Amino acid sequence: DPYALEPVRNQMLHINGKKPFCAEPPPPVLVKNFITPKEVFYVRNHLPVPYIDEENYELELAAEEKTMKTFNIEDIKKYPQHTITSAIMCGGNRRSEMGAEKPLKGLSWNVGAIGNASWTGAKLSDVLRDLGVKEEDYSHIQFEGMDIDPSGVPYGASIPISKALDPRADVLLAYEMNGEDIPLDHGYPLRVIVPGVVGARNVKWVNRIILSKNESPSQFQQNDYKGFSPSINWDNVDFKTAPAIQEMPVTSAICCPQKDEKITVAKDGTIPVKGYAWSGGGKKIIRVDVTADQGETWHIAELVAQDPDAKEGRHYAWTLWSLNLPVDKMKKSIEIWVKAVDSQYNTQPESFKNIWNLRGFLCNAYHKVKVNLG
Ligand code: MTE
Ligand code: MO
Repeated sequence: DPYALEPVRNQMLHINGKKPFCAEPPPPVLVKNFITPKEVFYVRNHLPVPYIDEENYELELAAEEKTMKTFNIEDIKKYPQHTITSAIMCGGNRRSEMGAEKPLKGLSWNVGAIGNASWTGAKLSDVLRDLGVKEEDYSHIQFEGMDIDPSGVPYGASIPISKALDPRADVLLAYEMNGEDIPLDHGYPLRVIVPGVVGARNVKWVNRIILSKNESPSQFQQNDYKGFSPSINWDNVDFKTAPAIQEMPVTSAICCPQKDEKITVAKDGTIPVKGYAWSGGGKKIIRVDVTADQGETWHIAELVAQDPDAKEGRHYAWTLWSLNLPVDKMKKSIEIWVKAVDSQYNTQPESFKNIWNLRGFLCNAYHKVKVNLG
């Protein structure tokens, strides 16, 4: 069994898949902390966790087929150390809501396929600049993990070379998560962090980096993690027609209360509501709007936690928000809706119907949670 050596996981995680292991924390646990503790950070593995001996660990950097240099962890640690706070979100986060609109293929994630951590490592741009890599010579940079499928093919993904070389894009070769060695499930001993970009490109257990004219040949770059029109189905889909998802659109979710929960209305006629919001590409969350009456009246949530150190246009952490939401006490049940707005005034679509896609990615319609009032 290639899964015999898997790490021990926290009991609190809700398991969406055992082999490979895929799990997310319950929504109220998710918004307890601005920095997600490693124990409750969602896990999305596509293959068995590779078991690594740090002594023998080696990272290879190649230009197309030709090896340029190999590094051990100590070599990576010699580069200037950077720490950033960045959320990682799976392209399929909130897929269960899109799947409720119309059946689709994919793990049924609730709102927990996102976590916010601090990541420490070397900037990929520093490493590449050190080797004299020029943007004109390549188009993409590919990453391979040490996790391999039964035929020996590793997990892989790529990002544009311009992003990798841009010091302001903060792409890291990270060796620490929340100030400690990265846990086995999250990429020990080295992981690529591409802030603001879909989880799939944040390659864990990276041991090979390839400068190339081409995107990663991996199925996860070529035939997965892409978006399509709602009218594209499995009979007519052509994955070549859509670009690989990179930077993610703005999203938000209500984490407390949860669906079908019974809530006591406070004397002032409100109920407490809280959740998270996030946008890709370094865009900051500037506002979160919440309604209890299908949009007749919108209430502005308080943004209770944001990264105080984020620079303009480099806002990679999530935002936690909360408010006491005025509700109609006469009603037995209400539906709470949330939408977030980012610094480019992008906001979320109202329903899943018109953004539905066959693989259930980019599920960023308003989050709607029905609760009972008591
Ligand atoms: N890297 C490797 N090597 N193998 C993987 O299966 N999964 C990707 C990405 N990096 C994956 C990987 C996907 S799809 C996501 S959403 C994130 O890792 C999940 O990161 P996490 O498990 O640390 O939350
Ligand atoms: Mo993912």
